[in-house]
Amino acid sequence: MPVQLSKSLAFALAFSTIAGAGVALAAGSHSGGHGHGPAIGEPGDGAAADRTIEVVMSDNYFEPEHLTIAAGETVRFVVKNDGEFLHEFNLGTAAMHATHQKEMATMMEHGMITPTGIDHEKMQMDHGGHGMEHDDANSVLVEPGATKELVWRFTADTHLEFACNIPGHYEAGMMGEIDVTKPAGSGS
Ligand SMILES: [Cu+2]
Repeated sequence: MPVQLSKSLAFALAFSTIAGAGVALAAGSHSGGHGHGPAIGEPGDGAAADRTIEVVMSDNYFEPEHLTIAAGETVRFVVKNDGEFLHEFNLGTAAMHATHQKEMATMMEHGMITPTGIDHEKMQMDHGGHGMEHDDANSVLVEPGATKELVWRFTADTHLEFACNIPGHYEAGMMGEIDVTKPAGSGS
């Protein structure tokens, strides 16, 4: 059993590294060489937020399920978990979510997360060793009854998804669409 676990961990890590490089390359060509980083955007400054969007997570769906945001906007997401299970709010492309679902499955196997919560001790134990802690800037893990914030600046017009990548949730329909439109007043 330990052998199987470490194999799957190695696989998840290798896969995420490869996928990460792919995302960076794809983003570079999509944004026309502006060099502003991934097309999904970047962490934003809460004080500079253009607006606040409240997202409620239930078992297993988001409300609302569709957002339209202009490129250049900084959005403060206030994410509330109204369900009885642990949920994630993660901004990215469908491919990024597919990759992250494998990482979350590994975290669940290791007991770092459970269906209803986070094992903070186990999360801490892996800290620094394998980069498996859940600290991606584009996502928050929200325990039942809790509310967390995520501030994000959208940089390029593209189609993104917000998703919960806890094993089984995305498949159950726990995802939504984000249309990032051309910047307001861009004239094109
Ligand atoms: Cu979920």
